[in-house]
Amino acid sequence: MASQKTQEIPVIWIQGAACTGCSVSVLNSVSPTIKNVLVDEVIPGKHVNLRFQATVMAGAGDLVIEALEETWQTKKGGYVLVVEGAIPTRGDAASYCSLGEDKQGKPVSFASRVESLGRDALAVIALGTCAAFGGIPAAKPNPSQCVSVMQLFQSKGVSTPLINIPGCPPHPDWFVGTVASVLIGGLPKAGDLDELNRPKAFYGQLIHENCPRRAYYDEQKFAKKLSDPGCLYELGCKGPVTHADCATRTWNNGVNWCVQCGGLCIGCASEGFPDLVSPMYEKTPDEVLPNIGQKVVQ
Ligand code: FSX
Ligand code: SF4
Ligand code: SF4
Repeated sequence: MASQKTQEIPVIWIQGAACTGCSVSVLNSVSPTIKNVLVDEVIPGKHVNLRFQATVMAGAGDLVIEALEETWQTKKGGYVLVVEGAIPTRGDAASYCSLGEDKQGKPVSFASRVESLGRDALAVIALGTCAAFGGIPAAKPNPSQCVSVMQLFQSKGVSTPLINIPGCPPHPDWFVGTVASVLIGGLPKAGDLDELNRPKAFYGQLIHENCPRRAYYDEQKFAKKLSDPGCLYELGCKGPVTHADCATRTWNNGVNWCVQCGGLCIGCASEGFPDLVSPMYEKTPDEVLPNIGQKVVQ
């Protein structure tokens, strides 16, 4: 438990256009457990003080909105904002997604929450492909004009440090590991993030670079159906264009992962998910066939 000398790090975690899969995935963190992260000192001397998280908090209504706004007003520059889900921006954006009401009882749009809370945060984590890149809610025809946190910040001139943790859903280690590294070493240094603000520690390589079926690919031995041995490329595997460490980290506490269980990588952590990796079960065009770590235009 936190002692008197513990440094409290307030965290506000808000959810927009999303399926809550990101929360559910992170709540399944095994080492450390989510209880360790939220109740104990996950890093000695530092304690995550989760001030707002709709999926796990017991409270509701005005009480929790007051807690959110009190944290925003009293901890400016000192709290971490976690955004889950894309951000509808069409018309009166509050019609598509809102979070609480203002003093006059008017719904506050999720977009304005992300902008105002994001502007005053120490750092922002865009959790999941929807928050990081728009994801499924921003897929064509995108009727609510969903954008990512990065796009909203660019359009509103918000320059708060932003870390993208894509994945639909993201692996719990990608989130917990990023939070732990910020608690230990502070905000990411130059070179820690790639050009899309993803931690290189988790997204530095393609799935295809470390896939246990890679030898089949190199020998051009392709599976004809999902349950076959062989490389799944001709069935539509997006491992050659997706940066993430699923092949070595594996999922569900090391039980399995997409390609190992006979499925294929649908590119859920990719910046182009889902439009640019569709059709998911059709072969990716040859012009994006990579060598290790790079794309080769033929
Ligand atoms: Fe998106 Fe999160 Fe995919 Fe779902 O809430 S990244 S739809 S798994 O979970 O935002
Ligand atoms: Fe593995 Fe997919 Fe690459 Fe084949 S195409 S080696 S299944 S990541
Ligand atoms: Fe997503 Fe591909 Fe990783 Fe599966 S292997 S979780 S589809 S990035």
